[in-house]
Amino acid sequence: MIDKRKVIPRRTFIAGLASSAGLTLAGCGETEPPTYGNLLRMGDWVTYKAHRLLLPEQALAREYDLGDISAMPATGTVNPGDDQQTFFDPVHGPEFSRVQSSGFDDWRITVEGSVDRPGVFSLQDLQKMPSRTHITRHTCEEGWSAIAQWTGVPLSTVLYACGMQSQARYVWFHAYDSWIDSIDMNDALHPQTILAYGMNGRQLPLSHGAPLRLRVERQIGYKSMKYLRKIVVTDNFADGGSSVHIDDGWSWYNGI
Ligand SMILES: Nc1nc2c(c(=O)[nH]1)N[C@H]1C(S)=C(S)[C@@H](COP(=O)(O)O)O[C@H]1N2
Ligand SMILES: [Mo]
Repeated sequence: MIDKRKVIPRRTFIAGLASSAGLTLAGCGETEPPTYGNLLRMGDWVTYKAHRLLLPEQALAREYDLGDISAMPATGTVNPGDDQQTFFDPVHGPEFSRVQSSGFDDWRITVEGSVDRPGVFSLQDLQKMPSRTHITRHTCEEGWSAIAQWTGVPLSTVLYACGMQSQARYVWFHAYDSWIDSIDMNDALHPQTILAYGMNGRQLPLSHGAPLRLRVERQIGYKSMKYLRKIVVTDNFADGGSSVHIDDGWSWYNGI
């Protein structure tokens, strides 16, 4: 026979789970994990906490040798200026075609939000900054992986150059297609997180995100956004909803 007193009504259980998560959060004082205020999204929170507990903040993703470089398919958008692409953006797609036709001479990226000195950078500006090159494995959520060499400027260098404010906790990226997504400060300041303009010793090809893409090596493939146009630093978390494919079941946090 079931002891009635031991049966916790489902609703009470859920409320308790949510509030104990809230308590843990309040107590830990570090970067707030994504809960979306939605129980179905608690899996993200568990992944986030487990990953942050298991890996030291600055642990490096494995780096490979030149001989390990493999073929890498281009996926998702392969040309943001092409209106037949799934993620074509009617405003920024044509703008991309325009800057592409100047050989990206007219291309600029803006850095704004919680920074003392909002910045506008050309490709040459970024290429003059100290660069980092590494060979890493890209893992796509669709089940393939590939090894490539990436060259670019550490995101931290650009953020500090713009006087990033100390309360800032997230960095948002806007692309020339309809992609917008964010990462937390641990990933943003990670030494392997770079704004990449080179791939396998050459200029970044169009299909892989030219002229500038993000490489965030401790996250799954879709966090490495291609075709960057704007970076926004903020102290508020928002999951980005459908713009970051939450509706398709893609979690905001996806450490690997
Ligand atoms: N702007 C933008 N960034 C993007 C995508 C995209 O479609 N648009 N696809 C993502 C996904 S799912 C993966 S796996 C990688 C693919 O990078 P690649 O085309 O260089 O292989 O880019 C990511 N960044
Ligand atoms: Mo992907």
